[in-house]
Amino acid sequence: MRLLRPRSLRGLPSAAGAVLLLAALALTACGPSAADASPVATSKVDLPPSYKFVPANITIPVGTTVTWTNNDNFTHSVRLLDDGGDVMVMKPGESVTYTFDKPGLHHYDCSFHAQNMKGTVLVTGGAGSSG
Ligand SMILES: [Cu+2]
Repeated sequence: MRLLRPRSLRGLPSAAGAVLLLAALALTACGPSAADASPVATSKVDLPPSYKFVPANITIPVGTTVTWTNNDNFTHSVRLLDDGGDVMVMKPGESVTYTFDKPGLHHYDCSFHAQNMKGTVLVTGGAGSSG
């Protein structure tokens, strides 16, 4: 049997174990996909060429007009699921707008690609102003 240089190996196993443990903890703590749900404060939604609304979840003050712009190569729409189900069709390059007068969470999707294209508009406020 041989001796395996005990001096240079001293302390290494525990150090390596600590590094592995820290790496495992870091991976556990930094889940990449879960923290993406908070709405973005904007009134403009883009439709890039990938069948989606960007950002998909937005927040606006009540009374704000939201503009969706279709930058994809296909016709899409905004179907206002919580606002009467109206469908606003956008050909490539076109925009549609809608003014949200009711506070709350409003869901919409693309009526042509409802499985892939969904979004929400969180409408805030409204208690302070009259009219
Ligand atoms: Cu679509």
